[in-house]
Amino acid sequence: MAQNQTRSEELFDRAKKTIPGGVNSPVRAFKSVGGTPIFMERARGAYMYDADGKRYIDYINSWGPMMLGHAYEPVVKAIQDKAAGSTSFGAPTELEIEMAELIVSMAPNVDMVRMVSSGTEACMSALRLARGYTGRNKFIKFEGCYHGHADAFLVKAGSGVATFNIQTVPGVTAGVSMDTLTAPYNDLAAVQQLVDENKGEIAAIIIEPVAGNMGCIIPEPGFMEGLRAICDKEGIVFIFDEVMTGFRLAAGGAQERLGIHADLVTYGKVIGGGMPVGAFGGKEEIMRHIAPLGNVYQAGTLSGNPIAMIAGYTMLKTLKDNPGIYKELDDKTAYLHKGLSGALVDCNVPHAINRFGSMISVHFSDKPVNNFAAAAAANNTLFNNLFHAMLENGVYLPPSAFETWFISTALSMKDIDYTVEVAGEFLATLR
Ligand code: KE4
Repeated sequence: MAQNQTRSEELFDRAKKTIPGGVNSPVRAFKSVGGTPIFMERARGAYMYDADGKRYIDYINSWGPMMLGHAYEPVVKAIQDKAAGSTSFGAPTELEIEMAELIVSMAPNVDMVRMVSSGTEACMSALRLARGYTGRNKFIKFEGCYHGHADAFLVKAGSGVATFNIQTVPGVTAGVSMDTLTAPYNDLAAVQQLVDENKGEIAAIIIEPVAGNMGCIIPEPGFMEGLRAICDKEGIVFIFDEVMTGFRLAAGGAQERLGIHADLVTYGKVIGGGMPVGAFGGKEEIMRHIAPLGNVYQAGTLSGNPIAMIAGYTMLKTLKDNPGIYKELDDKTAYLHKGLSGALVDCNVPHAINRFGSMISVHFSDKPVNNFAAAAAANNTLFNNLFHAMLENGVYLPPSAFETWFISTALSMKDIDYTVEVAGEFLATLR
């Protein structure tokens, strides 16, 4: 450890020797905000503690899963108890049936569900299923939406791809990306044009129903309804990527909050309670094409493993049995919104705060931020400066302007007041 290096700095130097970029997922590297990523040692409730023992109020919550705060006791205990009976069988278990029945009971329009181990797997499997079901190759995604790192989705993607401004991802072949069509979020005319230009060739439209990977971007009135109508008219499979919104916005996710039904839905994050879990589900008429029932092959050694299932089941059952959690999350997010908005107005800083349920993001823009181009045109350097001002004062925001802040029920009003106070102190320096 060099003179006056923090433990995180020392660990980052060491990590870079054996892990590409020192991290196992690029967004954690602080590459866009600059500085050294903070190495965490433990977390409980609303707080994470780094390798130097410093406490942070957490607005990442593992990028969504920790809705009830870190080390939520019932999930931890369920994992401990289950692990004693083996951590994986590679054979079917009753718990997988209970998990599937619970998801089907909570998610609208989902008759059947297949468990996988990540959101990426869920989205790539859903796309393959839509292609196999329709016999068509092309699909439409939206600029700035992120559906995991499967080749087909790494075209104008959000999250880390946007953060690092990677225009074309090496290794994604032209043969793959030629079937990926893209349109701006909230631009129905652009979608209609793609459909007209590719008549009968489009298998699916996949969307984050409330986008979270370019900051939080909210569908404008009529946009989702328009997409649903296009899919109905053209026989296109409408896929809601609810890896972020599922079971977070409501028990029934964005389908419930927006009142729009999807043909296939993908899940991740919350449904694993912090363990690696993803899932995709939908109408039986489509799902029955998945192997071994049908011929659309999809598989996974650790899909439905008992530890991930018991963690996810405990999490989802808690959410299902305590609907007040959603009001609490929404109220706390609204309180944060009000406080931040007040500080930004007091300091006369042009801004747009996008909030939907417990998803929120702050954009330093004097225009509405309703798609990726608008999010990219904001003063994201200023966001980076805000990020570090907050971090220095023990508030951990997502290290990118192209991410959503995640709220947990473990956040106290005092934590939120402190967050607003620290933001206000930074913004006052801009006067
Ligand atoms: P994973 O493969 O990372 O579990 O899920 C991919 C994915 C799919 N769909 C949506 C809407 C998502 O938000 C994600 C993953 N989200 C990012 C955060 N914006 C994961 C963080 C990371 O890449 O480390």
